Amino acid sequence: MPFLRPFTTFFAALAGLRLVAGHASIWHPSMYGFNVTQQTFPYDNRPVSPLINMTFDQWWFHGHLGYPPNDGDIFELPAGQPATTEIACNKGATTFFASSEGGDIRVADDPNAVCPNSPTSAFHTNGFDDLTGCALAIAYKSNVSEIQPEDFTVFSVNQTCVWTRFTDFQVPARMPACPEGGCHCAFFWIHSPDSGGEQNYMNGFRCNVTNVTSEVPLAAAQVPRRCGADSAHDKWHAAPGNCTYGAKQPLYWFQAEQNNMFEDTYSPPIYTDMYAFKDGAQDDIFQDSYIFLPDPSPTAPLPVLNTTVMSTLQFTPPLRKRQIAAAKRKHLARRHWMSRVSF
Ligand SMILES: [Cu+2]
Repeated sequence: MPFLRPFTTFFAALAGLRLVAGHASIWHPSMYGFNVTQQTFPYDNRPVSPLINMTFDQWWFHGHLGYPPNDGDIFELPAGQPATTEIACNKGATTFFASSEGGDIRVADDPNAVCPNSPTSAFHTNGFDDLTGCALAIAYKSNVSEIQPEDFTVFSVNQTCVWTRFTDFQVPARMPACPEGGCHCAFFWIHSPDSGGEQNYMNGFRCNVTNVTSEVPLAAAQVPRRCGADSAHDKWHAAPGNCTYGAKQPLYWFQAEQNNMFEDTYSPPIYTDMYAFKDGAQDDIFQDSYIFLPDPSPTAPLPVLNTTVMSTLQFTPPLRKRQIAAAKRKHLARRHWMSRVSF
């Protein structure tokens, strides 16, 4: 019945279009849930489905721990270089369209489209100035069932995410090697409050650090704090002492269980300077990244970076000593100044 062919093609295309609506996730075969479809769960739990008010089992790794990647499917993170990811509202908009229910929906004249033939509201932004960033985090554990939320450390941020399908994340040059069997990573995104509800996104995947040159482990990740200027809430000045510096956990927000962020609907925690997530590689997440790292508070002194390991330049030992001494002097002067203005 060849005459039916155009009709089935037409309906297949319609089905594809229906699947396109809204949201976004990372896409790669190393993901947990890479082949989860709209029918796999009793509810739509595709990787792009947003996570709101969910139980821990539902939101942690998107509830996809039972859908691991195939052996050997691992995402490589080259230390000191960018890792290019694909982010899209549907698998059919990525290189991996072949295993998508709706097939290939990419458009030739816009290969970087996150959501082809859709307005930017489909991925929750009113435009380039309304982007809130997304992040990759890593846990140095090969056994996924051993990972706890506080084991993840954000190692790279792209503040202009989600905007393009191909999205680069700079990998810190000093990332140490993963244990045997590799690490686990996850993609995190919370969108702008101007374009949709309180949606969290988390997609876990297997990863491994390559190009390793350092053995210094990551520091224990701390909970991020809102510390940037926020004109939308009449907060005109940043409070730099109130930031969490160094290794930070991802933002776990608006779930039914195990949140570490408690901001309201209109103040979503985001991966920008507002929470001291600078754009690019998070180069200060290692155990030796700071020579002074005070507990954050509105009146806390600023931390002091260990400039000898932060710099890519190799300093000679006498210069290194002098630099540490200079940093300490600077810190003491700053603390003296802080104590004078506090009292
Ligand atoms: Cu959404």
